[in-house]
Amino acid sequence: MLTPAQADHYKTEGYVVVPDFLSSDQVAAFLAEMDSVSAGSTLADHDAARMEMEPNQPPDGNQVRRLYEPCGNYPLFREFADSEQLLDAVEALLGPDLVYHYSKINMKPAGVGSPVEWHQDLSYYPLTNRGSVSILFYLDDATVENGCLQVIPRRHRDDLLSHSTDGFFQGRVTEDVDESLAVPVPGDAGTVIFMHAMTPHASIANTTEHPRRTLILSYRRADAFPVYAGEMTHKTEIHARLVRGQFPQKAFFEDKTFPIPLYKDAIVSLYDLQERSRKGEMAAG
Ligand SMILES: O=C(O)CCC(=O)C(=O)O
Repeated sequence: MLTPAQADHYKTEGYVVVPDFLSSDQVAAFLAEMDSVSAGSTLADHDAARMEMEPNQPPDGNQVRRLYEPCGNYPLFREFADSEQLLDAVEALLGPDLVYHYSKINMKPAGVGSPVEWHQDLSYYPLTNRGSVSILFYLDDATVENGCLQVIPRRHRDDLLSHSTDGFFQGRVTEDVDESLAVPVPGDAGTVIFMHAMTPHASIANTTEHPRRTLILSYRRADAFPVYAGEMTHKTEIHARLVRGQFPQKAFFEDKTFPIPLYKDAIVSLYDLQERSRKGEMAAG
């Protein structure tokens, strides 16, 4: 459960950090499950429906970049997504009626872990309101050096930053980001960060010898309905389900207008989109 002071911090700053949210046994169980899921996977031979590999490694390299949808694919993570421990905390931020949205595990392996560029999560999946939280659980000690999360506080109530070029969605902020406002969020394994889905965030590549594995789950108020934006809306809604409270009879609309992500091409993930955006492949021409 979160304290009122922690919930207030989230509402004011757009994020709140809670050390020791996970026990060391929970962290160990998650890591063991991830090892078993990743075992035997290589860049040349892996289940592309379940995981994404780091691209810059030899064909027999075994560095996984992301495990897709752990809470949809593996019972251990599903039980956690439905646990009172977690839902009580989410309820303290979003209220009693809650929809589970999606999950992922970013592996950020030692030496090669890909960067994540500045973005706001709601740029990827516009909703009728902003009542959406992204929850990051550090499963390793996360430091500035191995690519802990960085956030820009108190930016979640403003308009969405631009994520487009030539009208096409780039999956990263395309206007200047004032990095002097960025706050690194280091934490030991077991720490959780509750981050408002409008909070700009990023993380650098991991060039250290220490991995920075992070489990990420997203929930939203049940009255935050997805704004239909084509095929990608289906993809991001596959696992959405009511996990607490009542299914609402009304959508709550918050912003008069909100940018819709228009993709030039189909993408595999945020990493794929941001890499192709850097090469200029996702703009017109
Ligand atoms: O893993 C990180 O550092 C950030 C994750 C993130 O923003 C994402 O996967 O959308």
